Formats: sequence, structure tokens, C-alpha cells
Amino acid sequence: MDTTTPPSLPTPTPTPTPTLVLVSHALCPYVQRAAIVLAEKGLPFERRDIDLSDKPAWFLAVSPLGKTPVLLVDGQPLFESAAICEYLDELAAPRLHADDALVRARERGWMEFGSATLNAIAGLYNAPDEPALARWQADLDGKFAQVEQALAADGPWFAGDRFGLVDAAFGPVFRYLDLFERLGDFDWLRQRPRLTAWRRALARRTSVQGAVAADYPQRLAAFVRARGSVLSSRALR
Ligand SMILES: N[C@@H](CCC(=O)N[C@@H](CS)C(=O)NCC(=O)O)C(=O)O
Repeated sequence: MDTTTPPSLPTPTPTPTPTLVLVSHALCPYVQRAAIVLAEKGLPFERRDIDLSDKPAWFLAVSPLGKTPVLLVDGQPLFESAAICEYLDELAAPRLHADDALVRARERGWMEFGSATLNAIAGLYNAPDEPALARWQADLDGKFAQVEQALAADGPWFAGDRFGLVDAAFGPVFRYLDLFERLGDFDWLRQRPRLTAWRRALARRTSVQGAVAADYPQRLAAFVRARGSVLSSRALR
């Protein structure tokens, strides 16, 4: 036997990227998180919009909570935006989460805070009267004050120079402000330079821009006009 020739090793077969279908709604901010992460990773995917007021049977069969987003991974459903973003972060580079376990855990907390902020935003656009609107406005002010404190001082992203999953979670939050600021004197960001800079950086990010269709502002305005709320009447003026 010739001992000078090393045995040939089998060539590793690259793991194929699964087929990804993002089950979506045109306005859903949680869908946008997943779309942002998919774009940051350069992962090809099909976006399949559904009507949440008339949920198709195939959607109810794959979405345990009846909510978007659902990510179909080679046909296997994944639900909850945070779980989807974490999966995508493990699936492909570049890594968006921090290497340090403690930092990662804190960022998961801030992603959840992003969801609480989105709930307050829904409270605001659904507020049936002026006192309720004022309560949600104050609630949001408190939340933005907390985020201002948590943001990295030098930006441009939540954690500094690394675009991460908290950025993906908050990109959709700021999109609402573009409409709200036309409907009232909402000054959540006026004295908050870090938030203002973060909002601007997110608005310029290609992945954030591409997470919605070109007609998103018109659709959002139509959605808010149809809420029967204080903001609806302002939007109808
Ligand atoms: N915690 C969920 C929230 C998802 C969610 O609330 N999605 C909304 C649309 S933005 C939804 O599907 N609501 C159900 C409905 O409107 O019937 C996540 O993070 O994915």
C-alpha cells in the first residue's frame, strides 16, 4: 500500500438553502421584521400576501394563532416573528445577533419591547376618543424615552455599528410615525437625538425600505381612515 498518498476525503456537499415562503399581510409590521432579516441575509424568498379579514383555510392550517407572519421552510410552517428572525439568523450569514450571550438576551428583551411599542401604536390609531388618544400618546412617549436611554450613543444602530435584530424589529415602528406626524402634534422624538438619528438611518437602509410595497403609505392611510377612531376622522379631513 502506498502510504505517501493521503486518502482522498469525500467532498462535502453544501447544505442547500431551503425554499422560503413568507406568508404576509401588506401592512403587517411583524412580517416586515422577517422581510428585513431575509433581505439582510440576501436569502431569496416568495412573499405570499393574504387577506387577514378573510383568512384562507390553507393559512389557518399552518398558522396556529391565525396570525402573520408564517415562514414556510420547505413547506414546514414557522410562526411568531421573533422565532422566524432567530431561525433566519442561524440559517445564513451575516450574523445579526451579538456573539455575547448576555447581549443577545438583552436584545431579545428589546425586540419584545418593540412588540409592546407596536401594541401601543395600535392603541393610538384605534383610540375612540380624545382622552384615549392622549393616554396612548403618553404611553408611547414613555416607551420612546426608555428606548432613547437604551440606544448606543454613537449609532447608527441599536447596538452601535452592528445592524441587528432590534433594528429589524424597530424599522416598522418608525414607518407609522411618517403618517401619525401628519395627523397630530406628536412630538415623541423632538428632544430625543438618538432616536431621531436611528429613525433616519433605518429609513435609509435598503432592507427596511424593501420590506413594504411602494403603495404602503396609501394603504396605511386607508387602513387608519377605516378604524372609526379619532385619527380616522383626522385622516379623513
Ligand atoms: N406576536 C406575533 C404578532 C403577529 C400579529 O399580531 N400579526 C397580526 C397582523 S400584523 C395578525 O396576524 N393578526 C391577526 C388578525 O388580524 O386576525 C408575532 O410577533 O409574529
